[in-house]
Amino acid sequence: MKYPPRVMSIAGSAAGGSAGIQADLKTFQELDVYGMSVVTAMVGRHPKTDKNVHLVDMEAMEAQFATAMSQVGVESIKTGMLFTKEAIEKVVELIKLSKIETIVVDPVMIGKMNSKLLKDDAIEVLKDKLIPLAMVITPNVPEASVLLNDRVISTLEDMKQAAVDLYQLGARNILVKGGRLKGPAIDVLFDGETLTTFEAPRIDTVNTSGAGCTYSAAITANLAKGLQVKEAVEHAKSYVTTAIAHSFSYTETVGPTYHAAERKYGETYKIIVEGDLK
Ligand code: PXL
Repeated sequence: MKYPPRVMSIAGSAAGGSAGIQADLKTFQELDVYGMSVVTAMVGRHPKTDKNVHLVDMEAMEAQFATAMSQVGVESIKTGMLFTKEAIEKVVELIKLSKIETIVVDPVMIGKMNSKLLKDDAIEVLKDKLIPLAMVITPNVPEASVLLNDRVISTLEDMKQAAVDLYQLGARNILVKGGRLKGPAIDVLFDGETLTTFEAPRIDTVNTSGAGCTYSAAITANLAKGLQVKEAVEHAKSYVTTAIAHSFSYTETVGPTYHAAERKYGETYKIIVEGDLK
């Protein structure tokens, strides 16, 4: 097609612009895919209360999905913050009806500023209904741990075992992201046969708000462009590493990654990719 591939993010709106839908759309634009969105919730701290999640109702979610599908069309979908089990069930229904197969599920649970992004009673539905539809799931170590009933994951070997065991949930590829462990940032991909590791240098910064969203959005964009899963992950990891390397903060809070960094500085990171049989 002569136009860019069409990609949809089904996720929460992060008012600060670093994460959620905002990070996804910035990433889509940088990677030259056509970005669309279905907002599931708005995350924003109310100055007078501690309430910070404002839900979008099911009808509004369905209307957004239908609009993007009918006015534009969609090649690949990423899901991020879904918050409730009702929202997950609605997304499952919409994805099944759409017959789209390139689905990336980022099982977001807790934000960098400790905002709760998934209710406890939604975890089982996520595991049983949404994850089996995924081409790729992208849990970080704490999320992988929750998905494996609070298993302790603290080494690369633990991550590999986690990826192998999470494969049983029915997604076709499992990417366990090790950014929160010590040492270089190593992620593990399991496709049912082969374990592949992706290694980038650790960038010493606290400003990584939205890094996970950005990474999974970049994978989704690369898949829509026709890359195979391993290449999609490798390229996405380089993109997000460059964005983290140029991250910043306008205030004292944990700041955003710099989505334009790769384009602006022409800088890419060499990702060390190593594969071995299980
Ligand atoms: O970074 C995870 C994340 C995802 N989605 C939304 C968020 C956050 C973090 O704050 O607000 C909407």
